[in-house]
Amino acid sequence: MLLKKTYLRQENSQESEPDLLIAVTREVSAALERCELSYMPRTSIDVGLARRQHRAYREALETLGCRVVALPELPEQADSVFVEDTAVVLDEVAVITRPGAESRRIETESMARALAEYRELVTIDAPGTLDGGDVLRVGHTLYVGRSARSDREGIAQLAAATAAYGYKVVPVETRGCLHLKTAVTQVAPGLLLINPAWVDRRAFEEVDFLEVDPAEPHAANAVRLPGGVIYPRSFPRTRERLAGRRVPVVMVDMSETEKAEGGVTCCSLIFRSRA
Ligand code: CIR
Repeated sequence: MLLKKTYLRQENSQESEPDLLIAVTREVSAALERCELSYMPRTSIDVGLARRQHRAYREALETLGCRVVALPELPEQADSVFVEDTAVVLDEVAVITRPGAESRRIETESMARALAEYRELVTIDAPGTLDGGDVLRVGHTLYVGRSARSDREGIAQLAAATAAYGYKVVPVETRGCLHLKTAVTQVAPGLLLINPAWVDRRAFEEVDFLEVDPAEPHAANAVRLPGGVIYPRSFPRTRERLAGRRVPVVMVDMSETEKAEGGVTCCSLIFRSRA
């Protein structure tokens, strides 16, 4: 599959100028082995390999047209490579979250400083909790996982912060997985990749579904960009299913961050800017 290294025009854009996509990432922490784990056993993590894989991931983002912002390592913050959980960045506003894991709340301070350059900021405040990994945007609908990390109050605050911009927030029950986007992500216009064991497809309106291979329960997490998806090498059977639906794929090896219960979406915050 040939993928041009170019800044691609967004779907439905009415503007004459092409949109530039920014992907904010953060270097893998030296403390990654001390990460939070909810559903996976702790196994040894090779931080050097994780950093090499993360570099290849950043290159994949560039290949698919993003300008990558690589924030410096936070050596004490084990999970800080998983930037997705710290914010929900929309065209109009960035919502700085209050992560459900207490150990991760401090990560939002430096992310707020980084995002202030691009967006007006609003915050999820105590006692609400919200992880960006629970927020799946499909057009102007924000599906939000009701998980161990995102509670009713956090979801209500997200709805209040985004209603004025025309977003509808739809809470979705999850079971057996960390975040909503562990169970479902968008891989093409109107097409969701889903593990139906972890989320009920009836929660989603007017979309088509592609199910993960049952032998690959973690395979529903993909990063969607205009030219295709960034997808983990760990899930070859589901990758075949994507090929069957003609979804262009750039493969990445994320074995080390996978051991920390992170998927590919977790490692970036992607949003539009102007060239
Ligand atoms: C955590 O438990 O918070 C991290 N070890 C993994 C976070 C993964 N983030 C994501 O799915 N958005």
